[in-house]
Amino acid sequence: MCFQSYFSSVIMFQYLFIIISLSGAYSWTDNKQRRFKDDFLFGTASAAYQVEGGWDADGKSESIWDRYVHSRPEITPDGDMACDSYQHISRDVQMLRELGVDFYRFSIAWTRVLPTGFSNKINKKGLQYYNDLIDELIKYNIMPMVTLYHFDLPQSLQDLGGWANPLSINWFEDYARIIYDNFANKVPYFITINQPNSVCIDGYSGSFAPGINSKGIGDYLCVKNVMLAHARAYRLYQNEYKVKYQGSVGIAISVNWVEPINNQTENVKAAEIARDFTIGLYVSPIWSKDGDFPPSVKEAVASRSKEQGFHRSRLPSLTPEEKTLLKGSADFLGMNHYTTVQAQPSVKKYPSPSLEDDMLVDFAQSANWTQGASPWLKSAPFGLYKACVYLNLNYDYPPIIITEHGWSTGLGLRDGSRVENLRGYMTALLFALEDGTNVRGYTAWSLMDNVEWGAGVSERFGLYEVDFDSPKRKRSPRVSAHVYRRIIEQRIIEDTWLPSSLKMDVSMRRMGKDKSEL
Ligand code: PNW
Repeated sequence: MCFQSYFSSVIMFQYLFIIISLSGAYSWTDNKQRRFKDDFLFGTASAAYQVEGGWDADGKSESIWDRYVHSRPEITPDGDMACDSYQHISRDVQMLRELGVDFYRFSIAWTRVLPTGFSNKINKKGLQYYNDLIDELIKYNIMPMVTLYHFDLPQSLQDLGGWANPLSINWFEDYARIIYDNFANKVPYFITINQPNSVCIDGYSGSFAPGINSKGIGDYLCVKNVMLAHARAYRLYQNEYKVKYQGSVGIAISVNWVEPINNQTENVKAAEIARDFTIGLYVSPIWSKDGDFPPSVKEAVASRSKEQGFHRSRLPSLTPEEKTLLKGSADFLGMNHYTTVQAQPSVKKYPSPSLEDDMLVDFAQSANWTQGASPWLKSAPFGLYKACVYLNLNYDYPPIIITEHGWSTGLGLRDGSRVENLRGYMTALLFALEDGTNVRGYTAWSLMDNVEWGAGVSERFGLYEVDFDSPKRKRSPRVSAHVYRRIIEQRIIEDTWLPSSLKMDVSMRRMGKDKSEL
């Protein structure tokens, strides 16, 4: 009897031990304190059109966004003055100092520096603005991270065909040379192009500048040329500047996560093809072994094109020389991550031709995820974890900098939903780091409220609120600015509180261990 009860308590103890250790290994809510390492970089970001204003000041010429907004009476031209950052360098840098960031990611307006679009005429005043901004950052030990192209092509080049013209590759290389010549001595990080998918897929759908509707044709021409323009700007730096200045050059790609709506095979397949169309199309040419677009995308567009009577695929192919140029053409993958979508095979009818019609996937977002102020934005922190693991497994652990992540709200300084979103995604990032993702830095979008493209100033992404009615565009810190400052300082997410969307089933963390589960 005595022996028996001893025996059963041993078994019970062992059983309990197994339960505790299993939940400890796989739970998202264990009490382990995870830390960002000391060399992990924190920053915040903006883009020229969205903050600068001064759209025609001091010799700046018209960009495709100036033209797009000015020719559509339904859009308020908020970008004409925006946050007036063109006049407020010291206030902008003061906010960065308050936050305690390591770097500031901003973009250069091509039209401010080269008003003709070409390198024949350099606008000294335009260069001076960026030079002053860079010097002010360096004065306070903040590293400049410069995006060469964030959606604002010179209208003069658009008139010559823009990114659909293969000569745009040369134009961009010439522009990149001017920027490197002037700033490579002070700038350790360059990003060539921001979000080729927005530039091309949105830009050629009519809903984004240049507002051309050439779905399924112009967009794919643009993708090829933009990727090659990136690669040429990368090689230019490698060949002529790298030895002297030792900087890094990358590209910022939109890597939202695509989850199957449930685990049925057809939905898993739909998610896979959707990832190839939305992520792989831009990541594969640089990080896959063959330097090419994903095979699934090439095949889908080729066969659909044939059905439609085209004599060649609407997705132009890459020559062996172009693949060599592209393969390995980045020091880091800039990852812009905002949200997650759920995929299933399409039942909707899409315009034909179009990428949507080639891909044949419909997207939803769970009703359980918190909605941001932008219609497409829902909070699902686990998606960042999954996206990181996906890049590791498919592209062999590329060095990553999260070049954008953020949340939109309405007006007001008490932005609890942004704080929750930030903490949730930061926690997911700590899990991804623990599981081997090579993420070197994180960038909060955005330093301050700004012009959200066609949506104007109605969607607020700022850690700082901007009063667009005040002549000086007054900036005030939101609660999230204080929380971000504290995260940077402490390098932890304080307390064990987690948003409900992170209390996921335990399978999440195991996912990274076995590729077949993705
Ligand atoms: C990015 N989505 O665009 C841009 O790089 C920024 O200029 C912009 O202000 C910011 O994100 C917020 O929108 C995105 O649909 C646009 O998932 C759309 C999506 C993601 C990013």
